[in-house]
Amino acid sequence: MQNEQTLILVKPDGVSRGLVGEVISRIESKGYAIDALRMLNADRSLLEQHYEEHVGKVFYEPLVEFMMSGPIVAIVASGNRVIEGFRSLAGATDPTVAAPGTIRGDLARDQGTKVVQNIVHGSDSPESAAREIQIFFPQ
Ligand code: DAT
Ligand code: MG
Repeated sequence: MQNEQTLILVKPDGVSRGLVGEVISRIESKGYAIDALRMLNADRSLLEQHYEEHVGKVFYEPLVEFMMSGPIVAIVASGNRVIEGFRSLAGATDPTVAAPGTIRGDLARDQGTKVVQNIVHGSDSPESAAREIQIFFPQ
């Protein structure tokens, strides 16, 4: 689908470390388009919707707390196979094993915190992308 869209978040660690431009640069350099972008301080109810699949997991509450700890940047990016393509750019969830060359592999490491801090979120399926875009860009 040429106009496939995905929801990308630059998490509080990425914003506080000044990596917003680096993340956007990697999205654009790969050839995807930026369709929408906003900076926000996410509140608990928004994050509970966004992370509903993780309710009950040990890292759920630390994850919500971490995502409320500072501003985040929400981005809608588009292009053929962008969902899969951005997941590839982001790298594995655990930044210690994320491949060098990926956002997480190059820019993050395990800090020993209860939740992994790994710079970015990217939707994992067309269904997740549609749901998550609606949460962050309701208009
Ligand atoms: P991803 O962000 O790669 O899609 P996920 O959806 O499984 O990973 O988890 C959401 C976030 O929660 C992830 O980016 C970091 C954190 N996380 C996931 N699994 C974890 C674990 N086992 N321990 C600590 N934090 C974890
Ligand atoms: Mg996920």
